[in-house]
Amino acid sequence: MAEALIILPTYNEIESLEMILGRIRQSVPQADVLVVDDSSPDGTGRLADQLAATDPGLSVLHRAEKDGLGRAYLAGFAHALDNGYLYVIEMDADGSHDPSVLPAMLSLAAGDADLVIGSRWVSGGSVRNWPWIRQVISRAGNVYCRIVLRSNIHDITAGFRVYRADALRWLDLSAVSSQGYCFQVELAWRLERAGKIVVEHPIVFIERAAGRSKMHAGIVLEALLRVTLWGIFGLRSAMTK
Ligand SMILES: Nc1nc2c(ncn2[C@@H]2O[C@H](COP(=O)(O)OP(=O)(O)OP(=O)(O)O)[C@@H](O)[C@H]2O)c(=O)[nH]1
Ligand SMILES: [Mg+2]
Repeated sequence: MAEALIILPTYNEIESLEMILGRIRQSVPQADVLVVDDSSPDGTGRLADQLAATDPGLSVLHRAEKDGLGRAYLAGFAHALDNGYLYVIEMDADGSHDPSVLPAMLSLAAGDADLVIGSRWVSGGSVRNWPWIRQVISRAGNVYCRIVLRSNIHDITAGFRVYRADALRWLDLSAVSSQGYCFQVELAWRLERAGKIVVEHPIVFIERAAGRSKMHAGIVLEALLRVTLWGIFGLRSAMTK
């Protein structure tokens, strides 16, 4: 069995799915892939089923309705932990995350890292074709998190990650309530606070070429509110661990 499971959450990514799966197969042919689709109206889930029929390393989890990135990942994590994978990878399905860096990220996780973050905001990292407003939101959000949460992570909202499965097992995933980007912040911060090893590996993030962003003001507001509250009151589950 494969050691690593790549979780690809999808909502209306029919134009990108085959391309990203092809690139994954080129870069990390040994990894299994799980598409977690929230009944995409554009038929992404059906396409994923068709592709899975001829690819034993690909499986598909269908969820009834669009329920947020965080919950899609939690469902994928449960599958990864139930099936004994050693490494669990988070990655967008829209082509923004280039799987060719995964071998380097996996070898960091095979060393002593509990979480490896593909980071835009460390030396060597960058973003391509992103509108200035997205860059400002991402940079400002990360600076805010560093200050309010007293974190040393430069790209705590990033969605390209390798977790060591044991680190996820250690987290109390049933206590995670965040839905948008904040989900990424919550998991990384809980591990960092607990003294787990969080490493950042530089990546070039490329704006999606097809399909539409699911980012909206509510996701930014959720993050702002939760991070501020965590900064003031602490995250109870992080403190009790
Ligand atoms: N299953 C599931 N996937 C989702 C949901 N929301 C977003 N996604 C997927 O999560 C990944 C990231 O979402 P994006 O819309 O690309 O968000 P983003 O990368 O912050 O925004 P852009 O940079 O504008 O693309 C993509 O693969 C989406 O299809 C959801 O509610 N459920
Ligand atoms: Mg995207």
